[in-house]
Amino acid sequence: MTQAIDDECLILIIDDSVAAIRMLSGMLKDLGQIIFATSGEAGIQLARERKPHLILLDVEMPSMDGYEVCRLLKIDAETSGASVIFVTGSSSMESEVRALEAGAVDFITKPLNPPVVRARVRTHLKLQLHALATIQLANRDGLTGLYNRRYLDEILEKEFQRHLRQGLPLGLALIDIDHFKAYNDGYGHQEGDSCLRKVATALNTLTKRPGEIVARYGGEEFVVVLPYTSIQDAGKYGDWICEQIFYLNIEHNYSECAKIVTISVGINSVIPNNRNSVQQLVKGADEGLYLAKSAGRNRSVV
Ligand code: GH3
Ligand code: MG
Ligand code: MG
Ligand code: MG
Ligand code: MG
Repeated sequence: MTQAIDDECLILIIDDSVAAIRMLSGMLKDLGQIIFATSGEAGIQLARERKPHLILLDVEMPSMDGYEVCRLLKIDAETSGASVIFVTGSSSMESEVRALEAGAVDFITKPLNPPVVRARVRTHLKLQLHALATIQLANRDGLTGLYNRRYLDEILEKEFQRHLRQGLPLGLALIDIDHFKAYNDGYGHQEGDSCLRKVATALNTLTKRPGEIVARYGGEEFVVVLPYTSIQDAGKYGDWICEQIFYLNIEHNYSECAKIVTISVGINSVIPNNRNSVQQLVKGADEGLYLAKSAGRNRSVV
C-alpha cells in the first residue's frame, strides 16, 4: 500500500528549514504531489493559489509561527478546507492543545518516524477526499453534474450581499429548453436525459468568465449567475448563449420553432439595495423568459 491515494492529492509543506522539507517530501512523495513554502506568509499565499488537500505545518518559524499561520488559514474561506497537521520538535501537551485549538487535525512530533508520519498523512488525505466527495454530492445535480438548486440558492444570497456591499449590478439568466416535453414524447425519456446533459455541458463550458455560475434550476431549466454584469451586458450574454445553443445543431424534429433544440432566455440585472432581493432578481428574469416564450421562443428577452 504505497501508491498515491489519489493522483490529484496535493500536499503543502510549510517549514523554514529546507532540510526538514526535503525529509518530509522524501517520506510522502508517493502519496501525492508535494509543494512547499519556507515561510508562513508564502505558505498562506500558496495555499490560496493551489488549494492543497493537506498542509504540514512547522511551529517555530521566524516572523509568523505555525499557530498564527493555522489561525489565518482557518478563517479564510479560500483555505479553510485544507487539513492542517502540525510537525514540531516540541512535544509538550500545551503546544499540542494550542495546535488543535488553532484548527489542526493532527500533531506529529520530531524525531519523525516515517511509517507513522505516512500512516497519519494517508488517514487525513482519505478523510479529506471523503469530505470533498460529500460536498460534491450535496451541491451538484446528479444528471448533469451542474450545481443544483440548493447550492444556487446559497450562492445567490451570498452574491447578492457581496454586490450590495459594493453597490454593483448582479445579473441573472433564466434558461428554458423549448418544446422539451415534445422531445421526451418523441425520442423517449433516455434521449431526453442525454439532451439535457448536452445542453448543460454546453452552457457550462461556454460560460466561463470568472465568478459566473451555471446551475440546474429544475427540470429543463437552468440559471446562470452573472456577477458585476449590467442589464445591457447580461442582455448580450442572453443573445449570445441562445445563438450558441442553436449552433450545437441538436436534432429536434418535434419542435415547433425549428427542427433543432433551442432555448428561451429571460434576463435581469439589479444593483442590490435594501428594498430589492434575490427573489426580485429571479422574478424579473422569469418575466423575460415568459415574454421570450410568447414571442416565439429561441430568443432572449431582457
Ligand atoms: P416550452 O417551450 O414552453 O418550455 O415547452 P416545454 O415542453 O419545454 O415545457 P414543459 O414545461 O411543458 O415541459 C418540460 C418537460 O421537461 C416535461 C418534463 O417531462 C421534462 N423534464 C423535466 N425534467 C426532466 C429530466 O430530468 N429528464 C427528462 N428526460 N425530461 C425532463
Ligand atoms: Mg522551524
Ligand atoms: Mg420549463
Ligand atoms: Mg413550460
Ligand atoms: Mg421548456
